[in-house]
Amino acid sequence: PEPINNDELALETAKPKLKRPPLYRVLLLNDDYTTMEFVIEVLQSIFHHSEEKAAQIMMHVHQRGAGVCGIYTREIAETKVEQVLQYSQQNQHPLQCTMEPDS
Ligand code: NFA
Repeated sequence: PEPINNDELALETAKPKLKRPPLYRVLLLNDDYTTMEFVIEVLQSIFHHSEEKAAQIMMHVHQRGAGVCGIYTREIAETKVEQVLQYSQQNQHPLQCTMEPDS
C-alpha cells in the first residue's frame, strides 16, 4: 500500500469549512418616555421593517418589556445597536437597544 504521512491524511480528511457564523438577536427595550411613533420610525429606518410589522414589534416591546427587531451576524448586530443608540440620543429619546446570542 502507498505510504501516507499524517499531513497528507489531515489534508485528505479536512472538511471544507463552510460553518455558518454565530447569530445575534437585536432587542429593543421598553421605557415610559420614548414615543410609539419614534420606535416605529427606528424599526422602519434601521431594521427595514414595513410600517405594519414595525407597529407590531413596537406594541410587543411596549406590552412585554422587550422584543426582537432582527437577527444578524455579530458585526451587523453591533452596528444596529450603535445606530439605534446614536439616533435615539440625537432625538432626546432614552430608547435602549441590546444584543444577545441567538440560542
Ligand atoms: N412605552 C412607550 C410609550 O408608552 C412606547 C415604547 C414602545 C417605548 C417600545 C419603547 C419601546 N410611549
